[in-house]
Amino acid sequence: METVLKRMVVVLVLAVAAAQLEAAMIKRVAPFEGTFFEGFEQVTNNAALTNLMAGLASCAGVDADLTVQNGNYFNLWDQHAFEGAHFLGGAAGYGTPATIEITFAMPVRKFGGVFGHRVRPGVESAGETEFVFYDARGREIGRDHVFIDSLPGGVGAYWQFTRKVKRVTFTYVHPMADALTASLSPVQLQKFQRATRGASQ
Ligand SMILES: [Ca+2]
Repeated sequence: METVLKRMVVVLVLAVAAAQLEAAMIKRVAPFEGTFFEGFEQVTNNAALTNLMAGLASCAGVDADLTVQNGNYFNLWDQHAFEGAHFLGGAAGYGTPATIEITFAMPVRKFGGVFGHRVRPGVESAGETEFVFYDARGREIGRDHVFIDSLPGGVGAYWQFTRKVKRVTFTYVHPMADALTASLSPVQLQKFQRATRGASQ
């Protein structure tokens, strides 16, 4: 009986340690300007967002349609861009949460940007956008929630990772994003620059 109890304690201690480890892998940090930036101002193919951040990032919708919008004109989100004129929007139908997925060619150590969602005068749209972070092996390394209210405009959110992040998803009803930024480790940056130089020759 005592042995069983001891084993249970060991399992519990390990579980707590694992949870603490996971909690430590992502950390919210102050706004920063990373090596890579995407403001969606120069997107050449609105239908395939595969060459963002100078080739470091691509965006896709998970059961959602993505589009780059000119916020100076009427748009579904009733929003202006948070930077420049254009922003990224996701749609999955009325009242249905849409997931935007960003995949990096090389895992990043920092990521952030300005995030928002569709707003309409007199309509309560406040809520938490959920971010999920995955490592290079596709394992979830953490989640975060960013509260965004019903007023036009976005909320900046920035993270640093102790295990590098290959993929990020964020989910809300009609989410939007702009001014995304990311940084690689110095070693990864060299690798990326070598790879992109090779590709352009
Ligand atoms: Ca922009």
